[in-house]
Amino acid sequence: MSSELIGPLRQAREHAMSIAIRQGGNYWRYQDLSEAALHTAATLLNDKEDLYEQRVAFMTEPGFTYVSTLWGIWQAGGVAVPLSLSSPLPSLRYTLQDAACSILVVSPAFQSLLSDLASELRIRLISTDEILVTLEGTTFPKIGPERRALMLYTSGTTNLPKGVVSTHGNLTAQITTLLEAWRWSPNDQTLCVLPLHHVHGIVNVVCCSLWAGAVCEFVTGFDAEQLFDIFLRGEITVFMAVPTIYFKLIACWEQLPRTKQMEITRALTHFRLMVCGSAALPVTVMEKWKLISHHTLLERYGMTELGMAISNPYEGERRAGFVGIPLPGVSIRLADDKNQLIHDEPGEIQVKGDNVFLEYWNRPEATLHAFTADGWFKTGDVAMLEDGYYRILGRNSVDIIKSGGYKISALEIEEVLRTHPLIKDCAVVGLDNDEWGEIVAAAVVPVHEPPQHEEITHWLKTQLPAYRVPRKFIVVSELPRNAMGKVTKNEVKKLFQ
Ligand code: MLC
Ligand code: AMP
Repeated sequence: MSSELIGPLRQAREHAMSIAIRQGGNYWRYQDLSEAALHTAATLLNDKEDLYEQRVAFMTEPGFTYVSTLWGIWQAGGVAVPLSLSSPLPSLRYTLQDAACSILVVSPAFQSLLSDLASELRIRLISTDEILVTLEGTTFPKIGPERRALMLYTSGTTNLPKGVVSTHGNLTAQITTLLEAWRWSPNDQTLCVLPLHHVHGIVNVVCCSLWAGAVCEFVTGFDAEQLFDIFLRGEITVFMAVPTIYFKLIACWEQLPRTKQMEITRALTHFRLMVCGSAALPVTVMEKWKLISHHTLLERYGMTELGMAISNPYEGERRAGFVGIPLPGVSIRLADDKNQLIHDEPGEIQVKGDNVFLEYWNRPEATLHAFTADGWFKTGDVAMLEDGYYRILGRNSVDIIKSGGYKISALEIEEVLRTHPLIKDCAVVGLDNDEWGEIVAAAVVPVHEPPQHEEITHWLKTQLPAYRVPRKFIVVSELPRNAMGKVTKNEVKKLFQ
């Protein structure tokens, strides 16, 4: 059976008796995790030889069950589709239908939320409570690197999120490049505070730490004081987060009594590595965090379609305002809108490498459009190369907003807003914000009576994840448009000043 194991399970055998996961005062060894994953795989297989890339959605709390489910799906030959814990039913329905999931694994806490939907969509529902206790007679399929492994939903310049499909080979490349670049080791202990339906939490924190044989501790939800209490225990050595989290940690630290501040600073000084990414790290946040932690944050650049692509060095200069140099095995170039190479000027970041995703699920046109004829992935991010380091300058599209590290499509929110009976038209934009990077704002044209902000917010939360709900509303009689009749988003932004 050993030769048939997927990469993470093969790695786990090297550290069988080491602690893999800590969560809520409990811990599990790599052996426990591997056994649970194999039992999950056997339950999913249900006497079949291979799931042959059936999509298996799952919704569990972050921690042991999340990882054993993810590995179990992979070992059974399925494609894992992690669901967002903060999504309302319409978003979950969209994901389950778009991915054409045939199996849904839920922990008991989410069973009542999803059981009706699963039966309506004729999806086999498995509770993590019902995982088989015996492996007798089970053989596991051999899963090659070309097989589809993971589907993450990402918002883009279309109105509906797309499923980004990565193969086992892509994931292995994404993980191993970070192990090398950031010197992961079995002595590391990390803390996962990030949501587990995005690449930052899944690949950079969970998959990397567990591939390395390190300890991954989980908490549910973000609470700055709770994080500092965990850091004060003195075990965590590696921490990764989005800029908003560092902003919130700084704000919390500044409120604490001097003695507690000093204790925290002492604990943070012992960390091996602190990384920031998913959105631009403001230089002020980097500098303040250095005063508090005595660490220069390592900023890197990545994307759901790529994992990580560019990173400041582990050793050497970590330059504020820059994302660094290409990671090992990742090729980067800058190009103009005709895909011609650009030097000494801003250009679109284009990427090649084993880390680059396979396809947008069921959207061959979008996949084709995302690559140049010679196979470079077009990120839509604009950068400049200065003295060997890349600096991100912005994005090609005003319709993509980054808030709290989440990518949000303005078009998706507009589409939903226009279905409200009191709204005739609308335009959604991102406004610069120190804490969130950008916040989502909506200008709405009412049918007659202006809608109440609270009512719209309340209604939107039943349709979209809370982080996509606009924080600012303005009612206007008409939207600013150019001579072609197209809404001018930069003018819409000015309406909020
Ligand atoms: C929440 N709030 C917001 C908001 N999100 N306000 C403005 N803008 C937003 N985006 C408000 C809520 O309404 C609430 O207010 C209050 O903030 C707390 O809400 P919450 O949901 O409890 O927020 P919190 O838990 O504090 O979340 C903050 C966060 C979270 C930073 C921890 O946003 C987060 O986990 N972000 C990480 C996303 C991520 O992993 N992205 C990586 C994508 S992969 P009230 O009034 O209701 O109390 C990628 C590739 C790469 O990008 O390179 O990594
Ligand atoms: P996502 O699609 O959610 O994976 O988000 C990927 C996007 O996040 C990239 O295309 C960038 O726009 C942005 N991003 C990630 N890291 C950084 C960074 N360090 N600086 C600026 N933008 C970043």
